[in-house]
Amino acid sequence: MNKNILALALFLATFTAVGQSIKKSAGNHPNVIYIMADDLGYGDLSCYGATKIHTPNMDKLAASGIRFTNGHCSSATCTPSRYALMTGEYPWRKKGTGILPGDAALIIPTDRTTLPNMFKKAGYKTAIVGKWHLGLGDAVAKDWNGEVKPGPNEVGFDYSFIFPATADRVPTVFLENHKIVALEANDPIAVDYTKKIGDDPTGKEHPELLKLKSSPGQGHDGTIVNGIGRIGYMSGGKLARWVDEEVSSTFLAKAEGFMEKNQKDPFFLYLALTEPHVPRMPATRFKGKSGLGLRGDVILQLDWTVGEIMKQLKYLGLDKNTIVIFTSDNGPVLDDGYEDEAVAKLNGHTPAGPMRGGKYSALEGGTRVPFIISWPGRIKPKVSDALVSQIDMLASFSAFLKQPVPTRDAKDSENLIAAFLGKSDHGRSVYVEQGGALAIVKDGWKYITPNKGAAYDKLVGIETGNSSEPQLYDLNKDLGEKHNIAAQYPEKVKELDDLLNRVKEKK
Ligand code: NG6
Ligand code: CA
Repeated sequence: MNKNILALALFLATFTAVGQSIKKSAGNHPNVIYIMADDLGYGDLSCYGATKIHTPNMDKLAASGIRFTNGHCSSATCTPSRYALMTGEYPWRKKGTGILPGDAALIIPTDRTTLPNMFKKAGYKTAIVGKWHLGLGDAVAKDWNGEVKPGPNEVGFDYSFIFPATADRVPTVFLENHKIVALEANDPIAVDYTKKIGDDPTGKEHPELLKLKSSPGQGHDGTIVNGIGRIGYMSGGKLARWVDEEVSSTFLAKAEGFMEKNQKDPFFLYLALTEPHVPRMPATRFKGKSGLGLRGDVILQLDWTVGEIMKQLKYLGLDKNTIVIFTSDNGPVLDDGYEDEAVAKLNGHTPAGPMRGGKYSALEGGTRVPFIISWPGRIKPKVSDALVSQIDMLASFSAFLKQPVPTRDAKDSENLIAAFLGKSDHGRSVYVEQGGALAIVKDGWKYITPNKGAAYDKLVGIETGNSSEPQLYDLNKDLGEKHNIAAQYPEKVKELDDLLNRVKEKK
């Protein structure tokens, strides 16, 4: 080897070694796993006070990190909350961010900063495994049989293994990086949300074929897949259709595979699990295990899954170098479309904990959800009352990773990294919650704007928080929102109403 080559070889060796040590240095670029449960309530975990159900893996996670008591999603339903997580913007600023059908077009802009593309810019390998529900392709009309895009890969994920919308909406298939998994060329898939297509029986015509009956008045009577009526209609793709009992273990396997493959690089994994959203149909070994019906059973499955993720981290030697965040996309619901005995077998369990409302609601039960962050060795275990939101992930991690975000992007996201890492107990002072109505919280005062909708949603059995009168609650004294004190504090109502208008006008 001549001298120059030797020098070059030495230089490269040192450079690579330094590169790797930077990559692996726990402080600068820890892995981040963001686990989003679907419709899990504040009171659904034993670490948040549940006594009728035991979630040992979640409890262990909470005991090893920060358990937030005032952690929020942006909205009381799925699509808008996930939109906020991805973009750092309040979803109600943009039309078309409500619950999407399974054939919707992508609603996340592809030319803006997103949570995953920010991580990617910082040198992370990024993946989503699980529920997407933010639309796919450029239009509703699309060919599901070729490359389905734009989608998660176009907004910042290097790898995606998803289902398009919800477990109760067609198409009931997985997509891996643009393509439907196990789709055969001679059995193309078509999807329609306006009329029946193909020869598959529907729940409406053939309720006798259902293993899980649809709740009266709640739809879910379209194409039957795996003995369950869905919202919408599909034809073809017989081999590609999922079996509900396998969805969770499929996501787990894909997540574990991604972690293993990328163990040498920093990675960001958005693991969007589907429990305890309807249809609740866990792996057979979990059925009947909780004593609370299928809803309790899928919560046990969720807890087990989180435990497996933690085991995989340990096995790969990444447990000390990985931040794990666990939360939920909206508050809880019992009867959300299927007769799965969630109400009958509740046994005194309180899914929303001490709060009023739940999914779909502007009351605290709508957006205040379990929120846990662990980073063993770096975060001291504690309980934090700081007001934090999923919408703040983008600004917080971009500050942490020193990836500036252009001012036009992520405009509602606040840098709360000190609170997220337990160095401060200060969170937001102002936050807007979205149920049917908008509500604004400032320093513990909560104002719910007057709204014409029904105060009680009879179908799902949830108080919506709607009232034609202004509502004001002092959350520090009245977390259960039992005493509307708007009439006593008109000036407070006005202050918060003005503040909300200013937030709305923010450019
Ligand atoms: C509702 C569905 C509900 C659920 C929800 C989406 C009816 C009557 N109800 O429209 O079953 O699918 O949409 O849930 O169709 S979310 O968690 O994805 O927002
Ligand atoms: Ca949800």
